[in-house]
Amino acid sequence: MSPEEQFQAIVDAEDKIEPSDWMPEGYRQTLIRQIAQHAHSEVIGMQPESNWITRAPTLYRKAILIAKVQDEAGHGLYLYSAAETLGVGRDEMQELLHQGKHKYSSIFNYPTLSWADMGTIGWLVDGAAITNQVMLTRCSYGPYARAMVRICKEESFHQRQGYELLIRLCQGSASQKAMAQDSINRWWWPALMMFGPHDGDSTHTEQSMKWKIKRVTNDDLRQQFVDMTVRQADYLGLEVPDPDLRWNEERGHYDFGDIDWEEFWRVVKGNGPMNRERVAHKVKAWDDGAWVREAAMAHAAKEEARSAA
Ligand code: BYC
Repeated sequence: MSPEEQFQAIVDAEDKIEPSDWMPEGYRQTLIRQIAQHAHSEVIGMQPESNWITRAPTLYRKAILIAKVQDEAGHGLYLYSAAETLGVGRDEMQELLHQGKHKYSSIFNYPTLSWADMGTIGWLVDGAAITNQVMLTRCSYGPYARAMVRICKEESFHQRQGYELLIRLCQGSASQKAMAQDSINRWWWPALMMFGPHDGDSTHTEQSMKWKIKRVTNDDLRQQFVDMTVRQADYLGLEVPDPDLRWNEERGHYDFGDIDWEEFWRVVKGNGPMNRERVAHKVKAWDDGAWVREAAMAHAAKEEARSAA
C-alpha cells in the first residue's frame, strides 16, 4: 500500500489522523486553511458583539454578553492550537490575517445596529455555526475534531441565550418586537451565506468530503438550518424576510429564495460594510498588545534560566 492508500484507509475506517501521522500535503494545507479561517472568525467575531457590552440594558445581560465574547476568544485559542499541530506558527497566521491573505467568515463584516442584534447573532449566527460545526466534531483530523466538541457545547449555549433574548423582546412592547423584526430582516440572508457557495461552486467540498474533513455539503447544511430556524421564527411571531419561503410537502423541506451571491463574494473579497474596520481594529489590538507578549516571553526566559541554574 502506498502512503496515500494507507492514509485513505485510516480515514475510511473512521480512525483519526494525528499530528505525527503521514498525511498528503493537500490534506495538511486544506486543514490549515480551514482551521485558521475558523480561528480568525472566532476572534474577529468578538467585535460585533463587544460593541454592545457597554450598552447592555441590564447587569444580567451585560454579564452574559461579556461571558459570550470571552468564550469566542477561547474558541480562537483552541483552534489556533489545533492549526499549530500542522506545522504553522500562530504569528504567521496572525500576519496573514492582518495582510488580508487569510479569510474569516463573511458574517462578521456586517454592523450591529441595535440591541436586538445581540439576540439575532446568538440565534441565527451561532445557530448556523452549530449546524455547520456538529459535523466537524467527526472530522478525520483528531486535534480539530476534539477542539470542536467543546466549542459546540459552548455554541449551543450561545444560541439558546440569543433565542431567549429575542423571546423577551418579542413578548415586550410593539417597538421591541419591531426592533427584533428589523434585526432578522438584516441578518437572515447573511446567515444563509455563512454556509458558503452552492455545492456546484464550492472549490473544496468534494475533496474535503473524501478526506472526511467535511461530512455534509454546504447546501445540505443550509437546508437543515432553514428547516430548523423557520419554525423558531414562527414561535417568536417574526417573519422571515423571504417571499419565496414555503413548505414543500414533496421534498419534506422548506423551499427558499435565491441568495445574492454578488453580495457574498463582495464581502468575502474584502468589500463588505465593515471589512476594513474589522481588520484595522484587529491589527490595532495586536499592536497594542505587543508589550504583553514581550513581557510574557521575558518572564518565560527568566523562569527557564532559573530552573536551568
Ligand atoms: N465567509 O469551497 P468552499 C462562529 C470561501 S465563527 C468567507 O465551499 P470550504 C462565531 C472558502 O474559504 C463560524 N469565506 O470552502 C464566532 C473558499 O475560499 P478559499 C466560522 C467563505 O472551506 C463568534 C471559497 O469561499 N465557522 O461560529 O470547503 C461569534 C469556496 O468555498 C465563506 C467556520 O469557519 C464564508 N461564509 O467550506 C459567533 C467553520 N464560505 O479558502 C459565532 C469551519 C466559503 O479557497 N469552516 N468561503 O480562498 C467550514 O466549515 C468551511 O470552511 C466552510 C466553507 C463551510 C465555511
